[in-house]
Amino acid sequence: AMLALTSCGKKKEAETARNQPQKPNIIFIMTDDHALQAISAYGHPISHLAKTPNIDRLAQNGALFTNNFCTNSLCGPSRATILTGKFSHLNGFRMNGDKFDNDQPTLPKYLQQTGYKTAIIGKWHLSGTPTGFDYWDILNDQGNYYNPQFIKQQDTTVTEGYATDLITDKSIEWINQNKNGDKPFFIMVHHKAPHRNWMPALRHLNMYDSIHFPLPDTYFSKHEGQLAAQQQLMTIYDDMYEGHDLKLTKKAGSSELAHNPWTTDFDRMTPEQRKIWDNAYQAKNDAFHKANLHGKELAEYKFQRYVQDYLATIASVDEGVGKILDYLDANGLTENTIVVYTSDQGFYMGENGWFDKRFMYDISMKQPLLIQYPPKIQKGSVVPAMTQNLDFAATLLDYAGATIPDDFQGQSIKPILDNKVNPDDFRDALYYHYYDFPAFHMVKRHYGVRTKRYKLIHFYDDIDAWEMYDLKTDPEEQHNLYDDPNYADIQKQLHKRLKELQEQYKVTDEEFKTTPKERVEKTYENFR
Ligand code: SGN
Ligand code: CA
Repeated sequence: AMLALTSCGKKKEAETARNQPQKPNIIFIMTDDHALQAISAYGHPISHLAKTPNIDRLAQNGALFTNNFCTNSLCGPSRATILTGKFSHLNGFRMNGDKFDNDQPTLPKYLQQTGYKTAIIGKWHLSGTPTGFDYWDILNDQGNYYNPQFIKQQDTTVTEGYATDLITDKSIEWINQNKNGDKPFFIMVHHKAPHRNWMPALRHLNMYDSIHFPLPDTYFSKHEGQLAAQQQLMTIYDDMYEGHDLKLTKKAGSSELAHNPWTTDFDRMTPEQRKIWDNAYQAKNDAFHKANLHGKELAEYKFQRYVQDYLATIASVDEGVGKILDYLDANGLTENTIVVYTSDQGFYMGENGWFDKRFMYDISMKQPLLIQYPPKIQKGSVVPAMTQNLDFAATLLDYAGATIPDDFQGQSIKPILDNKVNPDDFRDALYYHYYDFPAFHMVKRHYGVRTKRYKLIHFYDDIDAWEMYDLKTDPEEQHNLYDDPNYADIQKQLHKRLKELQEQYKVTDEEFKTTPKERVEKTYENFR
């Protein structure tokens, strides 16, 4: 609308802006490696024993997405896809350690153009410093749980305290400073938790000690017919470090950690923090040594210890979400603020015997997603549509009333939430491509297609192996059906759909490079 420019034009402009339908504020909360099995709103057995009441509030007040997936199950690539609305091969960030092109258009830049004030606080983990944000205060690289280093526009400081709490408090402070401005705000609250090595806050160190968590059926899977799975290095009982990951000590009576190759996580604690920490672990570590466990018993003990620490690390995340929601309520902001909760990918909690992610199997490909926006999103909605992190940027721009750029590869989810599109009709197939090999955990390069019922995967570096699953009869993806004559027709259709998706998403031959054998062998040696 044209504005009459008078001597008090500024004031008039502000009044007009206030009379227009207001754009919603957006709070985008993302954790690192938060399995949806560990969000109680999803109803997984483990989460019944370790509830997340505050994250669950988002499901009660809004929508829970039960089939949301990432395009490449790794930190940096997921973040790059969320920011750009494009697959790794087009945004250029295929694996951790790649250079993110910070000159490319991103969600925060588009939001700035449509009138938003933008900020990011917490984990960045893309190269360089953030662009498109009016304010940023990020963790150094992967970040540390205790006394983390924060990098800001002006300075770099080590801040005493616990990362999750610090990120929550810094975020609320920024929201508080910007809630009354003439612009709507967009903030990305990016936690380090519950990333490896799962260090809970001091107040949560013993919270799950007395709980026995159910062991997944597939904990001792031999991965028959799954060559890439046989050759990974992410098995709890084979690949976790006893000190660094499991917080086990060298011997009874001592607080000296067993194998702990990266000492910086513990060495950075203050003596006071370390004392509380050691006291909390002493009794259980002594009992562990006394029990002198071997074989399956030891493997099961390691599962319990891992899951206890992992879930205790989430407790502070849940409290932080509660703090933010309470803040919105107390300040009358709830109605006009979209709150998104997600993680950068899925994560194994002992399924297949594993921790970490990377594989195109559902546990790591699925990504939790909850969204509340009281006036517009029906309370308690459960959305089964196959959505992706690729869709986030388009969705938020749609809610902000901005135009979705033509080169975005994702689609807005808003029409589903407005009941204008049937979730079943949203998307019939997903494309996935993982590249980070040879690297941590040695998960081979692969790509594939997932439909509502089936999955086809090709591992191409340093093997050439196809896998196919019927997710209806085999949701745990244990039975590779590739070349099973009973599924010949389905296999053919999946190959066809895969080719179509690669064309649609502009995947070129460049994307299928393999690694020289010597380099693969060397990396295996390094991690074994
Ligand atoms: C670290 C972890 C790995 C993890 C990668 C990637 N080791 O290197 O276990 O796979 O991050 O995770 S750690 O003991 O040093 O934490 S990601 O979430 O950043 O992609
Ligand atoms: Ca991650």
